[in-house]
Order: sequence, then structure tokens, then C-alpha cells
Amino acid sequence: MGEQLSLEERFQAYVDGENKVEPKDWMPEAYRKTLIRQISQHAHSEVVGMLPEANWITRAPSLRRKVALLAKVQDEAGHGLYLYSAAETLGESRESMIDALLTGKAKYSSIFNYPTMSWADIGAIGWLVDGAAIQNQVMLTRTSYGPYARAMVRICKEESFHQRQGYEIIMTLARGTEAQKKMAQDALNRWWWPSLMMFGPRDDDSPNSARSMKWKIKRKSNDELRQEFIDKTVPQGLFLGLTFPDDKLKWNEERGSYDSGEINWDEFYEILKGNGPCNKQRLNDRIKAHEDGEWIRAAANAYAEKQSKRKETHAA
Ligand code: FAQ
Repeated sequence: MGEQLSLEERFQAYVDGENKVEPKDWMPEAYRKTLIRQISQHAHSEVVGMLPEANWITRAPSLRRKVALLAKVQDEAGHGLYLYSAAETLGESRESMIDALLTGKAKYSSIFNYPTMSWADIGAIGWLVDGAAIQNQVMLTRTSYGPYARAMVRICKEESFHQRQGYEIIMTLARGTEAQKKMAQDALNRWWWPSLMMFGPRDDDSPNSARSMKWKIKRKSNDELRQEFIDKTVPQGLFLGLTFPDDKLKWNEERGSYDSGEINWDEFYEILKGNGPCNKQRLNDRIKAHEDGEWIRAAANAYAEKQSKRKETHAA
């Protein structure tokens, strides 16, 4: 008689066979918890990520730019919605995820704790922040949890548009007047390192990576993705005549890849602790938006309740 496999071993074999895990399938508790953590952090990032960009909607330099930025910010809200819904399929309620964000217990991407100082920052966010997000999220379209993988396919399509609108803004500025070129360069100087931090700690310092890769939640490591992003993005900046704020950045012929300097990890961990330049402002803005939205949640719930009572009466 063949050896009896444990539930964990059967799960691993299922994942190794490139099968998608669906909400009603058995899964290890730690797999479920890891996914809730990652997906909800990702959802929070999308929603908090609306704030630095929304700051520029009223000051976009033309109607065309305003329309594109409005659409982009609205897309981020949609991404948050898909992701909260994907996390809900794992048995976590939307209320408890939002509560964790608003009480400061949940993390969201470090990148959104930096200020947007000029219009060029909107270009830099699209080019670099969405560029980094795509690098990470194309991998996640193949993540082992079905609802997350499917949400990612749609999100990546929209992020590609975002990345292009950002690059086009930077390109226009880089090819413009001296003052515009300076704005583009200044934005790149300020957003480059924070964009590299988006990929998370170095592989050796990443507590979750090994297990998440074994379960095929993540398919590439933080450092691998960061390197891919550098290799893809540096030529795009050089093409525009911009320079990168890293004097160690150099093409390595042997590796067929760029060498680069070290991220300021103290800055990264301070942001994770809530001490970044805008952490408090971002959280306060989200709390205010949540409180201001109370009436519409109450109205929607009252309507839903009324509808279900009406259905019950008809059924009786
Ligand atoms: N910021 O062990 P690891 C976007 C935390 S979406 C804050 O390596 P993991 C779209 C990490 O959570 C951007 N915290 O963790 C947009 C963990 O915390 P915990 C968001 C970070 O999960 C564009 C601890 O450090 N994207 O930008 C960061 O295996 C423009 C140890 O780290 C996603 O969320 C960080 N940068 O790998 C919107 C993608 N890095 O809970 C608007 C999905 C790490 O153990 C405008 N997420 N931490 O205490 C992922 O792929 C992964 O969660 C990683 C981290 C790669 C972020």
C-alpha cells in the first residue's frame, strides 16, 4: 500500500503541479494568513496610493493631463476593491481589514509616505512607482491563489497604462525647457531610491520570502525583481538624458546587468515603523475619508436591508 500523504504534503504537491488553489479548497492555516496579510497590505497600498496623486488633480497642467490623472486615481480605487474582495474569499471581513489600516496596525507600501512636491512627481510615480508595481505584479498573475491571480491580470493591464502616462509626462518635461528638465531630474532624484524599496527587504532579511516561494505565492525573490526593475528602467532614464542618483550604478558586462549602490535600509525601516515624512498625514487623510463616507455606507446598508426584506415578503 502506498504511503499516506498528509494534508500539507498533498497541498504542496497540488501547488507544485501548478494548480490554482480556490477559496473552498483545503489550505494550511499559515498559507491563508500569509495571503490575507499580503493581499490586504496590497489593497491598502492601492487606496493610500490615491492620496499623493490626488493632490495634483486640481493642479494638472492641462485638461488632457487632468483627465488621465483622474482616470488613474480612480483605477487605483478599483484595484483596492478587487483586492479587498480577493482577501474576503479567505474569510477575512472588509471591516476588519479597514480597521487594521485605520488603527495603524496594517502595513501599506512604504512608497506612499513620500510627498508629491511638483507636477513632475506625477510623472515619476507613473514611470517608476507603477513600473516597480508592474514588475512585481506580473509575477503575481501566476500566484498560486486563484482569486488573487485573476485580480492581478486586470490590475496589470491598467498599471501598464499608468506607467506609460507617467513616462510620457517625464519625457515631455525632459525634452522641454531647462526648468522643465530640472523638474524631471529632481523628481527622479527623489523617487528612485524609494521605488527600489518597494520590492521589500534584501532576500537575506526577508522573513516571509522562502515560505511564500515554496507555496508559489511569490515566484521571484525581492532582490531578483528589484534587479529586473533596475535593468529595465535605467535605459529608459538614460534615453531621456536623465541621470540616476546612484554613483555606483554601472553596467556589468559579465553579469549582463547593472551593479548598484545600497539602499538606505534605516530609512526603509523607519517608514515601516510609521516615521516616514507623510505617514501621519496619510493615515489621518484615510481616517477622515472613512468618517466622511459613513453616511453613504449607512445608506447603502439600509437599502440592502430593505431589498432583502422585500424579497422575503415576496417569497412568503
Ligand atoms: N513597504 O518578508 P518580506 C502600487 C513588509 S501597489 C511596506 O519580504 P513579503 C500600485 C512586508 O509586508 C504597491 N512594507 O514580505 C500603485 C513584511 O511585513 P509583515 C504594493 C513592506 O510580503 C501605484 C515585512 O516588510 N504592492 O504601488 C515593504 O514576502 C501608483 C518583511 O518583508 C504590493 O503590495 C514595503 N515596500 O514581500 C498605487 C504587491 N516591503 O507583514 C497607486 C504585493 C516589505 O511580515 C499609485 N506584495 N514590507 O510585518 C508583495 O509582493 C510582497 O508583500 C512584498 C513584500 C514584495 C511587498
